[in-house]
Amino acid sequence: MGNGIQNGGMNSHPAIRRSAMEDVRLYCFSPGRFLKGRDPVELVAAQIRGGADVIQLREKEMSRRGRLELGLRLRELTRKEGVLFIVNDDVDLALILDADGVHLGQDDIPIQFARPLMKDGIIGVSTHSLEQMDRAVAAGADYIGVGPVFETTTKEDRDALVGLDLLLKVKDACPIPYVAIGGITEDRIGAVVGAGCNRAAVISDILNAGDMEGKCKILRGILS
Ligand code: TZP
Ligand code: MG
Repeated sequence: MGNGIQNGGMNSHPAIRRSAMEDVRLYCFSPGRFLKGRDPVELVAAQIRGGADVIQLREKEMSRRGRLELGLRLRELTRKEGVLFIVNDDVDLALILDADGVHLGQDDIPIQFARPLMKDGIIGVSTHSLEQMDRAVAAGADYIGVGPVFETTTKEDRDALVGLDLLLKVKDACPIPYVAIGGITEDRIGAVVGAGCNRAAVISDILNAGDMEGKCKILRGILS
């Protein structure tokens, strides 16, 4: 799988960076609390075999040292496999790991401060309304996350559900790639595609699956 950004890393041209996100369909994650005694790198490798286009390092309960150590292993794997590697929350860790980008929530460092450090790296922003979408776009985000679309227990401090309604509005208003997130499962992903969105971020439905590779293949097939 090639997305045009791997060799250029942070220094790629912005247009290449953005087009890499255009091609994204299935956005996946490091296991976090779904690890359950398994090897985190193998769990990510299974998602990549299933067609994950992005792996986000998202480890809310890990020490920063632990995140760095896992991040180094995931950077190596994603680079070898030609999959985008994004770090959640931490600009400094994204830089240390030479990640392809960073993902920022509404309470993280604002994009204006992250951009000079990230240079041409990908910056994604979580959004929960059209106003937040507009602000992220104006600040130079490369993609936005939109959610939570459905009920989820994965994110403890989740924002109010935005439903398919916001996805439909974003479809008409968003000039950059957007990724649906929150409670997306094999049963619900058809509704996301039906609302015009063919990029989805999925955590629990994949990491709880007995056959993660097969689950990813099914989800990605519906998004394509
Ligand atoms: N942001 C909004 S909902 C969510 C995040 C990180 C969690 C999504 O996890 P799941 O298990 O796919 O609902
Ligand atoms: Mg965050």
